[in-house]
Amino acid sequence: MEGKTVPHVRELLENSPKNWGKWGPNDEVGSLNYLTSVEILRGVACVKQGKTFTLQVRLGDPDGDPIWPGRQQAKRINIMDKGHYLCGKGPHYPGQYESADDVIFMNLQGSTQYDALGHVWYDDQIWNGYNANTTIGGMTKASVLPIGERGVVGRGILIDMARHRGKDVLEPGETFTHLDLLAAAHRQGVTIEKRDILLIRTGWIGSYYKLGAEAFYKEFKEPGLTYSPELVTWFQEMEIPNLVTDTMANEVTIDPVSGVELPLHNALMRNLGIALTEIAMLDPLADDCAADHQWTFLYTAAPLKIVGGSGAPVNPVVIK
Ligand code: UVW
Repeated sequence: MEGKTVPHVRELLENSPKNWGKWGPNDEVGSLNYLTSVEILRGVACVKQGKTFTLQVRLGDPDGDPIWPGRQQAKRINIMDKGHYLCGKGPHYPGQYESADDVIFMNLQGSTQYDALGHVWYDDQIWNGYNANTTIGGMTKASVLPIGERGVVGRGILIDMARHRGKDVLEPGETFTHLDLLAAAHRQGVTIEKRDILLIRTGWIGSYYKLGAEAFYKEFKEPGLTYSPELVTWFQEMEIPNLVTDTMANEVTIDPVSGVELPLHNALMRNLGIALTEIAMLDPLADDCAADHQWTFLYTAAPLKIVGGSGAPVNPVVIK
């Protein structure tokens, strides 16, 4: 890449497809519209064993949470607990019960989370063509609120790229394409179907907990999907409503061909309206799927209904 000029993302995505207008001029949830009652029942049909998995990482761990460099760690603070009562500062209620209360200050992208469709943009237009000025001071268009209000339910499928490549975790900056997803699915004995909620495991977030923060951030180049026009077309033709991964950005940090950072955020989210769910913990689910060979399930999630939010924490629940 050295010496090469990095193009504007507009040039890279010049002929990239868009779903703008497909669900009307007021749409704010994009490809989640694909999740009709038929798709929900397709997901329900995958419930065979009564096993559940939650996909959120722990939030507010005093040892630190996995978070994109530059973003702030969550800070949870008790504002009321037994200590207040011991100092004579606890409130007294009729009946004499006592209580604990706390507050949290956090980056809304600082845990397992849904991005609002308007979270990234170029050329002053966000999802569906809304003006990027609508993001100023709090998003009034395509914020995370409509996703929280709608909820996300459908058939989920897990593709374990790390396992497919015989690794615990993909290397920093390691890439894969939709063709690799298809090869991994084939090896797992499953078929990615149209309108599946696509979960991809790289082992990356799990490695944060295994390595510790210092080693994890030493070479911070996330592995992930890499941009190509064919990949974007595949996502569009497959009508993928939601991409969920165990990385912080759902794609390789820098596209090794163009040098553009995170081009799929714009190609998939801004242009196609695909919801992105990041920082998911997929290791226990993957181990279970490898053991029982059931890689499909009912996926359910709803981010917090943050008014004007560019993202919101979520704890998806998977049922097999
Ligand atoms: C990054 O941009 C790194 O991730 P997010 O989609 O959470 O903003």
